Amino acid sequence: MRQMRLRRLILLQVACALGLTAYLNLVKTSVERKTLQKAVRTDGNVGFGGKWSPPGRNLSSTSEKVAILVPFRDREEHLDIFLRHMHPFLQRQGIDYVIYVIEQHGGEPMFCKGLLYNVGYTEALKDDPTYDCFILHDVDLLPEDDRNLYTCSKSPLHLSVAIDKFDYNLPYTDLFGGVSAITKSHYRLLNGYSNLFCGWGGEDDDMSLRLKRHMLEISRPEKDVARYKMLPHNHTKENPQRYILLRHWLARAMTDGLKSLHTAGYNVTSTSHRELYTHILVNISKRGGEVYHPW
Ligand code: BGN
Repeated sequence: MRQMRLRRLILLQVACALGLTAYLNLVKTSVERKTLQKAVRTDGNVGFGGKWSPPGRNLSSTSEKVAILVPFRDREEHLDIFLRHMHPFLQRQGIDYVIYVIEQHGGEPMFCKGLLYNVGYTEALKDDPTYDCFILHDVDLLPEDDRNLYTCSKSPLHLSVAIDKFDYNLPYTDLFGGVSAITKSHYRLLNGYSNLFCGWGGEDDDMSLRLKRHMLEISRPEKDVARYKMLPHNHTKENPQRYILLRHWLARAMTDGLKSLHTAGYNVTSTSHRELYTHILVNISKRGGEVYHPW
């Protein structure tokens, strides 16, 4: 009799445990599904080519039009995460935007970020000449705080002030790399980026010197707002020429950039409107290995 009661008690406990697990699983799945649905719903609003405008915006609206320029090569896994993160983020901010992914291919083994920004700027304006503001964005950086607004201001903005990789501290005050926002007219005034930096490092410092030359001070949002996560990666080929290039920044500033884009050794292979972004495929031919000398 005692044994039977004990067995019944054990059976009851097992049934309770199973029931509880099933219930918890159900709750978890439904939360996950809701989150996923929300994300998909937000993405579902994105127009072909990665365009979105806040509801109610009409042709007479005066709100700023923003082009997000993302230079890219060989980082499919980052691009996927980036797009899933950025569309909902930008929509929560009510930005009128388009995401452009400017992808490098061709014989040049190093990544020419400055040149890709210049091509992105030029092609985006061909696509829609009414852009007022350009966000220059590394594909591996994800903004953490919705208060970090993706709009332009009177002076160029450096938005990636506090990155987790640098313990959420700005490495140095002249840094302009990572994520920045600049008006169409300032970008033109500065002659864009140098086309000559291929490989990691220096192109942003060169741009920072261009800003100084035009007495454009870098503005920054508060450090607790301008926070970013950097996606992990292991391959970055440094640019060994960046030191010599930077030494002669002033001699190049007037010519090397938007003004010399037609001789920069690239051509646009295709422009296509994909589901979550406008894709600009750029062929960059292999550069000579010689060190750049202005004289
Ligand atoms: C700097 C790089 C920048 C880069 C930052 C942050 C150079 C030039 C050296 C004279 N500058 O060191 O391009 O954005 O680190 O990673 O390498």
